[in-house]
Amino acid sequence: TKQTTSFQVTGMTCVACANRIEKVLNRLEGVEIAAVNFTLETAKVEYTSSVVSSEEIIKKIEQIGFQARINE
Ligand code: 9UX
Repeated sequence: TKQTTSFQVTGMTCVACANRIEKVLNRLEGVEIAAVNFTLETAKVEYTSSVVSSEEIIKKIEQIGFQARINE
């Protein structure tokens, strides 16, 4: 099933941070499209939930030095 989740991302200090996160997420297995907004501090990710989970997406963002949580 395809799912779209919005994450709140903190720790980005310049717009290149957003580009870094976006690139990493777009290379992650199961992710269809990732769009990171530096100003809004959000990551909108469309993914196949049988391949990758929201927890794994959060883990990946944290691995490269940022904090993420699901945006309710
Ligand atoms: Mo900007 Mo971010 O110089 O990972 S790219 S701080």
